[in-house]
Amino acid sequence: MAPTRDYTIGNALARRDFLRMLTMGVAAGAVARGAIPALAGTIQLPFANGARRLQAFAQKRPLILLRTRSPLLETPMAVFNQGVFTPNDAFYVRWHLADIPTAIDINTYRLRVFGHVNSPIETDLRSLVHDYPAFEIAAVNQCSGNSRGFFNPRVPGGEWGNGAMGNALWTGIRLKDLLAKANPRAGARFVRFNGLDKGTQPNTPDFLKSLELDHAMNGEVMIAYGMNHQPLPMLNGFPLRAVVPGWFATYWVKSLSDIEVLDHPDDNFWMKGAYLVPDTPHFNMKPGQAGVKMVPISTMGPRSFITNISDGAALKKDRRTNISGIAFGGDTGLTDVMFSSDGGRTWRQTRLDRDYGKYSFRRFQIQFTPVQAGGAVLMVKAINSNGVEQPMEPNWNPSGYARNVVEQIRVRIV
Ligand SMILES: Nc1nc2c(c(=O)[nH]1)N[C@H]1C(S)=C(S)[C@@H](COP(=O)(O)O)O[C@H]1N2
Ligand SMILES: [Mo]
Repeated sequence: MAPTRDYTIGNALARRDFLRMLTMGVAAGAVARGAIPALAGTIQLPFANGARRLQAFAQKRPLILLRTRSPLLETPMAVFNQGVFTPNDAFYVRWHLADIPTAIDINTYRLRVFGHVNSPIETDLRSLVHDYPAFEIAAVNQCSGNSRGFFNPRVPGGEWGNGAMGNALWTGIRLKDLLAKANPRAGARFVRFNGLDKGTQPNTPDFLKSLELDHAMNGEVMIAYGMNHQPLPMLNGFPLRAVVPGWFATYWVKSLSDIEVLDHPDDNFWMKGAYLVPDTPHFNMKPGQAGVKMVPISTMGPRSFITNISDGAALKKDRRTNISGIAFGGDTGLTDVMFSSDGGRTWRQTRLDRDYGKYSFRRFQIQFTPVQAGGAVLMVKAINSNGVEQPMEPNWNPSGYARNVVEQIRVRIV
């Protein structure tokens, strides 16, 4: 097994190191311009029409290709077995609009904060890194549509396996500190993020996402310039992105250009017409069901995955096997990961490895000695500190969002 990748928390790189690396980002951005994807083999995701090519893009190792323009790239599950943090060059990629930034000149790059504020801000990268205290948090970034390919009946959208997620150590500044400086006017209610990407048609709605002001000011929502102690890869939002711990990645707007404070709810297409889920337990409804209230997607639920054994593997009878994987609690910390080798009838508690904070992946381990030859179904179930556990039945909704059913791995005992 490859060595575990680790990044120390609480030992933030000096800000001048980041400034040096961000300045080099001019060159990094240039590499991404016009990158020609190179073919690098194929992979089969475990559902119908799941054959995918692996392709390398700029600053990325070969990843599972769902779409070239704009790129949808999925992280192979094997990466999650190699450590608790997802390496930047293996981190999944998702963009909506066709015209994405491929190079940034950090000498002319500016972030603006404007709208319902007393003191609008326009800052370059150097001042942003210098003028505000650095903040660091480990957090899972997961696409709302992660695992959509498993929905039954199938639904339209990017047909992801389970790899539209990743865990990183994010470094940057608290959004709260930036907003405090802009000094929201009385009546300010929402904060809206905009990035540098655009549609290719004039009528394509710009990708804009909003949070309530209180949420934006909670001291965890941040503007990140670092990912695992490196500048963000171009495809993951260089030079700055929003990080919204515990919330689905649709709010984690990349390549931020401006932040607008609103005195009214945001009714732009990406808030009102997309990323809606049924307002029901587990965001669950029946196909074709009418009259279901839909609300903007928000927080994540718990999930867990065995990563060192794949479906269909053979395990030796009477031989002790170590089972390990990753889990996360969603919008709060993980309390337990339970393991079952009898299809979910009985459960045993796994041992949790080092805790990097409540929004991070956490690794788990358990010893398992199969005693009977034949087929077995292995399952893991995460339980978070709100007492929420993964459901045994998969949820369904028309956009294929927020799957977090207990996963099953079928093994042969020989
Ligand atoms: N500017 C911009 N930011 C964006 C998006 C986008 O299309 N444009 N997509 C969002 C969605 S839906 C997801 S899942 C995450 C993906 O983050 P990643 O590409 O860094 O993995 O970016 C979010 N931020
Ligand atoms: Mo997403």
